[in-house]
Amino acid sequence: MAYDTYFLMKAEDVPAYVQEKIHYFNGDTLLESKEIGDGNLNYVFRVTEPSTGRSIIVKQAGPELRIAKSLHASIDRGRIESEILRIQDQCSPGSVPKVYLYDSIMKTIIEEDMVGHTMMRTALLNHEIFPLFADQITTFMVYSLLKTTDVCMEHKEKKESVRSFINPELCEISEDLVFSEPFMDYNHRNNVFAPNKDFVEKELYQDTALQLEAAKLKFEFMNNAQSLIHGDLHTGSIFINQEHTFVFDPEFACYGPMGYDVGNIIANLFFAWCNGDAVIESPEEKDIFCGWCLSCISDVIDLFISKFSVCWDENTTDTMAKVPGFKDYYLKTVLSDTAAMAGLESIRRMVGLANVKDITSITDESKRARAERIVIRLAKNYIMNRTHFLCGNDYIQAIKKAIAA
Ligand code: SR1
Ligand code: MG
Repeated sequence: MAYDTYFLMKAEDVPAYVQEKIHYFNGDTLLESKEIGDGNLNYVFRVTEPSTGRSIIVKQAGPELRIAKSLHASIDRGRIESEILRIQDQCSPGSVPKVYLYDSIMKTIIEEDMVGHTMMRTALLNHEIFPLFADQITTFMVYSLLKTTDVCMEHKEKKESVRSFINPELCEISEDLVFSEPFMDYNHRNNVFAPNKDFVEKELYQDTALQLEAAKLKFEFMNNAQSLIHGDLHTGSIFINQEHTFVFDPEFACYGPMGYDVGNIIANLFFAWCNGDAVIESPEEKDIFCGWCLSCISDVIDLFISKFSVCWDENTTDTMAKVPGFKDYYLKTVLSDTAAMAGLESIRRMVGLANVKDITSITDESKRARAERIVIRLAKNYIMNRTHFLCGNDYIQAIKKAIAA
């Protein structure tokens, strides 16, 4: 088949497609294929060669989003995803799966299967801990984010890159789902946990001071093309094991404030804490898991700061960026955006269209309601006092305060 016209593949179509498009398996070998996607947007097929156990991933964009037919995303979103994966691999080698092919007709990406790794959200739901994660994710974030700024890149090249990563439809989804709907449910598609309805009404829908800050942050997201961000860096976009961390699924990528990615990590680590706190029965096991979640949050911030400083000194090209004091000024804006984004991601995952399993899988109603209230209180503090979150311990203190309230 020529594959010169787009069609949405079924699992059984994919082996022949792969054999036609890339030389990865033996030409005459038997291949198996299974749809394994559980994301909100795409179809993901794993193609395996049983005789060798080798496998590959084929990700295809469908014309409608899996989560909601009312949402739209360009079917060409794979182009952006495949291009950013190549850039991230250059900035932070080995941190993302290798891309073997982007097919602009079939709207597929053929990429490395992250064998031996588990989706991080799934592993955290099993209360596994990952002592190397804070180090690995901060290396990825600092190098992929700082190296794509005007601080480090030649400015004309950076502007060309900004142009090629204009991602209007995916950005619009974030503008709506992250920055708008959680604060006023005008599209009537928020998912508010019934026991917290009054709490959400008062703490979010009636809090005009909070809404003003969310509005400022929305326009910061839309207008600050600071660096090439992943754009959806939650624990479902990470595959992990005890030795290594892979970041994947960057289809929401665009130029935006780098705190967007860092804040997403912080928020999602706290969702894992909430699950452990509500679900783990043994006090010793709870201490280990929840204690690790908190120290990981703190370490992510502190390691991000120290690596940012080193990466800045090694890679700054702009003359004015080298003026004494500018690095500290710039880093403070990143840290403020980080706290704000941790807050926005936290709120939208409690009340917005796309919830997270860490919270929705808490079956005890009162425990789930408590967890959501802690997250929302903490998130409001992050947003309203964002300039005060300057080190890991500032997060720990805020978390303790939210839990105790
Ligand atoms: C329409 S998709 C809903 C959410 O899933 C993605 O992973 C993004 O987080 C998006 O906001
Ligand atoms: Mg995704």
